[in-house]
Amino acid sequence: MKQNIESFLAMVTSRNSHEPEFLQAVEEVAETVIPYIVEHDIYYGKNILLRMVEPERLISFRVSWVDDSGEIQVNRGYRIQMNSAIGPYKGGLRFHPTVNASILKFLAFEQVFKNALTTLPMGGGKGGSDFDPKGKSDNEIMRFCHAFMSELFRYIGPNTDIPAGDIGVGTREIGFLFGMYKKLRNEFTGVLTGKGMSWGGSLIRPEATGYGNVYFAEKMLETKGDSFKGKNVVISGSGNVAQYAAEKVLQLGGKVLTLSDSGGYIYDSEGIDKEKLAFVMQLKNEKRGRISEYLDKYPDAEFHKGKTPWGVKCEVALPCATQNELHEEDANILLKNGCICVSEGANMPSTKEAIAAFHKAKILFAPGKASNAGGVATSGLEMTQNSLRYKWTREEVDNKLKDIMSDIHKSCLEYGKDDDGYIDYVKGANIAGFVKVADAMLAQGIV
Ligand code: NDP
Ligand code: 8G0
Repeated sequence: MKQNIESFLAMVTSRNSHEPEFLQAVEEVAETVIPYIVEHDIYYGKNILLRMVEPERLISFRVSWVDDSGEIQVNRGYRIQMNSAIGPYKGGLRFHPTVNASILKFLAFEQVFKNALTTLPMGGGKGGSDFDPKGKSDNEIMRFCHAFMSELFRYIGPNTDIPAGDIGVGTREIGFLFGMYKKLRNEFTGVLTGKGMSWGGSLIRPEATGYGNVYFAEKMLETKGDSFKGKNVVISGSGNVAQYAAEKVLQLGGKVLTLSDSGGYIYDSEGIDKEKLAFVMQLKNEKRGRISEYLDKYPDAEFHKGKTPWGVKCEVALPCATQNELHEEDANILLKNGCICVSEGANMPSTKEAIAAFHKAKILFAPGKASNAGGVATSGLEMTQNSLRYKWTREEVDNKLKDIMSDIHKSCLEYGKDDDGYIDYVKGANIAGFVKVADAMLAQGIV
């Protein structure tokens, strides 16, 4: 078995040696899925995983645009179409200076398994650009988004590939991208998700990832006869996912102690309540400010410059910022402080070593591909509503989201139980996602 995993990873490494994040994501899947393949004849000897790690298509393109001072800028745009066995490619667009092929391939690979877990018919993809939206004017953002879409439009469509937002891409950017797609194609279709409410968006989509993560964590706590009530909760990030995770934690009776951004974290020992969260939402979404400005309004809180919040004592931790933001040392501090549950809102926020520490301590740990799947699931529900030319109520979408998170939790229980009864949600999510995609690939032959 060990040899099987090692020879597979050696082959993938030799082909992708300069892509550490992609290799990290593949390794995690290979370690749990290969033992399953070896025990199941229908999957064995068919190189299914080797096919899954090769993108069906990888598109890279030039994005030229003119900034406010009249200077011509050049960025790199990407779309990775990873796997379309169970549906059209689906996944977000990230605009961040750290974007490169490795980051997007890891995200696209994770997306394939995650989308399969949602039970909806969506394949996996991801895209974006190394464009940095920070400090840009609305007009610059518009010109960049229009330039980006003036190339991307050739490769996407409501039955082919349906992008959405991600880090650095919110409703404003989706609006500009949608506008250019509509102009070039002369059709109003559900080609992007995360749209505004008056032009095809779904209620609950903005909330879905954060809410879904907390619904999933609540399901995990329930397996121990526990809940969010009275729990101290540490959250990283202060963007879309973190904001709505915080909102749902408050609704379920937990206390939110921290939020962060790339400048550092704030710690409010009194708890970030509903009113304080409304201030953060306005600060981040409308003023596009920094989390440190929380102290201008609430001076009793602390700001820890350049630090992540994992040293703050809590029972539940929700990493909701970015990949590899929670390291082994952080995991050990969380465990020492009595943390019993970690549910990933971001994609791959915990390093391999951090996950190993959580597993060793046998605490509840959910990988993002299970716990943050509510975002893409609700994008799937947005696509359904667009096709039906219909709009569901908040309650209808929220109930569907809850059911989907509960089904994902059940899939993890089905495939993730260890001999001693411990639920390994990483193993559960990887195998459940794999089985669905692999069955479709086998049915469709060598394509
Ligand atoms: P946003 O752009 O809304 O917010 C991102 C947050 O993370 C900001 O607070 C940002 O701080 C912080 N952040 C980003 N990069 C870094 C970094 N390198 N170091 C420290 N902090 C950083 O993005 P989202 O909330 O949408 O996404 C957060 C995570 O959740 C990502 O991993 C994303 O892939 C994942 N996700 C998102 C979904 C969605 O529906 N939006 C669905 C599923 C997963 P700053 O402003 O300083 O950059
Ligand atoms: O809606 C989406 O397709 C989407 C957007 C942002 C992130 C993700 C994800 O699952 O990582 C999905």
